[in-house]
Amino acid sequence: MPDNLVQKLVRSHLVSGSMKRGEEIALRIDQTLTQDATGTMTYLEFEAMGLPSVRSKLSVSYVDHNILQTGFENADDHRFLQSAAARYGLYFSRPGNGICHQVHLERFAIPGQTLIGADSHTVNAGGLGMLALGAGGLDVAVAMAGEPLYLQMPRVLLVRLSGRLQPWVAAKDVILEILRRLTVRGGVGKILEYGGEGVATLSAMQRATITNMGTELGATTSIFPSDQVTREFMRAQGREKDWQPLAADPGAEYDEVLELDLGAIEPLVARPSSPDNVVPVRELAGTPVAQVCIGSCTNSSLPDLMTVAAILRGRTVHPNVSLTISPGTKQVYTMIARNGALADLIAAGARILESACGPCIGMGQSPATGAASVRSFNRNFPGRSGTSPDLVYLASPEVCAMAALRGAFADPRELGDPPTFAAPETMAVDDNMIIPPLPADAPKPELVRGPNIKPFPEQKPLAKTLQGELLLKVGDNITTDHISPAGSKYLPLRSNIPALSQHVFEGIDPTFARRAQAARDADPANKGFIVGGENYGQGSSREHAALCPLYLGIGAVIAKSFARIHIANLVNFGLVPLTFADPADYDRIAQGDMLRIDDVLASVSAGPTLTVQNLTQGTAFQVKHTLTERLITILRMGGLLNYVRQLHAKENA
Ligand code: MIC
Ligand code: SF4
Repeated sequence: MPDNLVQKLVRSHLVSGSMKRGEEIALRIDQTLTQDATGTMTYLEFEAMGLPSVRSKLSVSYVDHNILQTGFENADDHRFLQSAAARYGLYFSRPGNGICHQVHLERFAIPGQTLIGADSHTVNAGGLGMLALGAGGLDVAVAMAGEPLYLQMPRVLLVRLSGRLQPWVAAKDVILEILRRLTVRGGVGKILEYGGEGVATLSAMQRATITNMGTELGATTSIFPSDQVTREFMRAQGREKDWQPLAADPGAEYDEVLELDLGAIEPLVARPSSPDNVVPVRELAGTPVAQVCIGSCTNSSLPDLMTVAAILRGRTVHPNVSLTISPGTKQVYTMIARNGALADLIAAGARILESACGPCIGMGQSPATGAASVRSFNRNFPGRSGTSPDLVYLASPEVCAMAALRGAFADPRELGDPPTFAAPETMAVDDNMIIPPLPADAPKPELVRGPNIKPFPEQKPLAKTLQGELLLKVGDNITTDHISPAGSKYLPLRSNIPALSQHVFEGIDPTFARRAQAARDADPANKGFIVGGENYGQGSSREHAALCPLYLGIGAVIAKSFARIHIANLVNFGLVPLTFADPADYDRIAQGDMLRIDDVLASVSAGPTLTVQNLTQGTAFQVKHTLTERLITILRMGGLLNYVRQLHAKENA
């Protein structure tokens, strides 16, 4: 049987299970990555597993998110991360070296290998032919311990590309067009495999922009073949020896096919406040813009910034606009400094930030009240910019640069001939900001812990009965930014769950944390419930969106459907994820109702359906679960950490 590309990578990494869609498979993981907002927790979890060092082929710890040192917390976390990398045998990418996904693409990604990262945009490396997935920190810690990653075999959607992009149309427009067609739920349970003759017309960085935002479709991951374009990219990085060709077998089959003519795509914009709210930029022409931010793991590469510099050269940013630029990596930053493009950007009035996530995660540059902000980023979820309400639009670097000049949306095609940029044959490779692992026989340094780094909540075995109040009922497409907000105020608390928990759902209901805690303290046996709509938990991989509710005494979440990483995080921390058997029951229950599930473990083990009693209304309704036997055992033991600890205890006995 001919294999498609996804099947090839899965087959070569399959530890158990069969490649039938929907079935649980276990994949061997070659590489892992973490960043600083998720990493501290990940290494605390790894420490709790009691292993002397990582067992993966390669693991990297990046520092790129928590880069504002407004207090000691972030700086302490960075010190902890550096000590953990040294102790456990990881590469450590120092602050200033760049955004994890971009640095990983440049320096570590290898076609044909698997990667999991404690960040949802780890899928960026799919642009180079890796099977790369975002996951919760605990899943990454488990992969560092040499255990496989479990997931349901996704459906494979072939995106067949034909034609080539027209002038001024960018890779960002390709993925915005797919988001327009499929929506933020359209990729759930799927891997997008790109194929067709259009693939060869796209550079490696363009491919990465496209796979990066596959996350916004809810997709498990996205992947491009590895071809001569990939080889050129790796050669320029001095890593051609790691290249290998990879493509689907002729005649391979797919679960679905989406035809996409690159030549028919035009410059697009995602309007506030969802990445799938997409329209052509010409429909917004004239709408005033007050802020433009260029950067992020989606669009901060050398070609992106060279294009922006060419558009701005000899011109001045509009008086009503604040323009910021964050080069994705030190390599990019160095190269634009040497070739003069940085001078063009500065001369035009751009505010140059460090190579990091920056405004993308609300680390500074929150826009003014009521001001439209256009960003080359991947997410415009409400309030993520740090201003609430906010008006964030997503667009290509070309559309962003145009808006910065005009002070309003405008179609970049008005500028005539587009700038041309020939990718250099060699990039400015210098790994001086990456600290390699210590030699195996070197003494192991101690972990350096600051006072803000608190142990994570105790994980108790699942209670026999789940009973408690429905503490919050929310609607569709709730993001992890809603559940556990990011931004400069909250990120320093990522390693302090009791403190971070006080902000859960703050933007939706500022009383939630207080109410949940009061219910928990009134009766510790009590387990609160949260009810959500479709696609609950979309967006980031942050496990804090499960850990904090756990700390507040939540025992179960009932939703119409869940996002992949979030449902895994809930189980990892012993919270029971359930879906409505009849979605109409969502409308029948009310916040404040007392709910009860008897004999939870026996009920989930008995079959896919269980009964929830609504004690307040004197009614009952059915809910479903998709828990495998392994996941039920994890729940029984109070989470994945307890489960893995026991595995290793047996191994060491
Ligand atoms: C994001 O883009 O939301 C983040 C911040 O990178 C997150 C990770 C986090 O919350 O730390 C992600 O995408 O997983
Ligand atoms: Fe950083 Fe933004 Fe990318 Fe998340 S999406 S990794 S915050 S640049």
